[in-house]
Amino acid sequence: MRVAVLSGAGISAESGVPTFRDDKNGLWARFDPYELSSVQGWERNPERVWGWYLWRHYLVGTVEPNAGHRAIADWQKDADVTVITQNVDDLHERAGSSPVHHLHGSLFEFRCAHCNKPFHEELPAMTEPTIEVEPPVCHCGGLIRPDIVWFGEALPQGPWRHAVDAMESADVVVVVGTSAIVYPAAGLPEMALARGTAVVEVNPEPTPLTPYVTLTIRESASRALPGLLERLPTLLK
Ligand code: BV8
Ligand code: ZN
Repeated sequence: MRVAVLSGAGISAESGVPTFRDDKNGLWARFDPYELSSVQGWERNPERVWGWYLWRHYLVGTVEPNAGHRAIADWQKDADVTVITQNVDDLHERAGSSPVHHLHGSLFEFRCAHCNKPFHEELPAMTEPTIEVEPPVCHCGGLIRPDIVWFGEALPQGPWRHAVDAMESADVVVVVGTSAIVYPAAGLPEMALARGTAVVEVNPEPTPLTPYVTLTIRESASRALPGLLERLPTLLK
């Protein structure tokens, strides 16, 4: 069976990574995440945006994948699984999934905002959240930014191509932990549904996708995903 997984911030929530919308406890909670993860936000205050990403980069390093990430990695033993994620953390990889296609980039990749040269130098450790931090400067004088897709920016071609191919070739698509409102990623399950492919949504809350999916499992990822692969043939009968 060919399975395509599309994951969002909800799958990492139980690992302790705040989801994109409800990161209410951080120093940056008073700022609009859409503002922080946009080109305008970066140009307006690169230090604040850099501080936020550096903190998230550090935070992900201190948490572990959960049973949801591990279940998806286990599925690879019995099925052809393609993992497409909107997340910028590396928890799928650390749980053993490979390859993982990051539609919105990664907290572990950096590049120059001016000449796009990848940046591989050591980052300053950040054990305490610091609201504003000077980003490193590239040899060309440009500021170093996270290699993450901000609102208003195009998605990377490679991961997008893999995602579309996966939607076109999967026997079943499992959409887990996403509010399904950010495009073009949110359009992927719609492509699969349009082809008559079964789409299973795993989310404790309903989303705009819910009315259209083949099956909705109103549960958290760490509870719903273990054992789901074996149950799919019966559930989708
Ligand atoms: C683009 C990186 C064009 C940053 C992110 C109006 C209409 C339609 C579209 C638009 C519009 N206005 C603007 C747009 C386009 C815009 C967009 O879609 N906006 C939305 C808000 C309407 N999209 C873009 O700008 C994209 N680019 O369109 O470019 C273009 C084309 C060519 C050339 C130039 C330009 C770029 C979008 C990517 C933005 N970057 N991430 C970062 O992370 O710092 S997106 C960001 O939000 C997240 O990374 C994530 O990917 C995305 C959605 O968040 P989710 O992952 O869904 O997380 P969320 O918190 O929302 O929800 C969590 C879910 O989990 C909830 O449903 C919850 O119930 C559930 N959950 C909670 N706990 C659990 C759980 N589920 C399971 N288990 C649990 N335990
Ligand atoms: Zn540069």
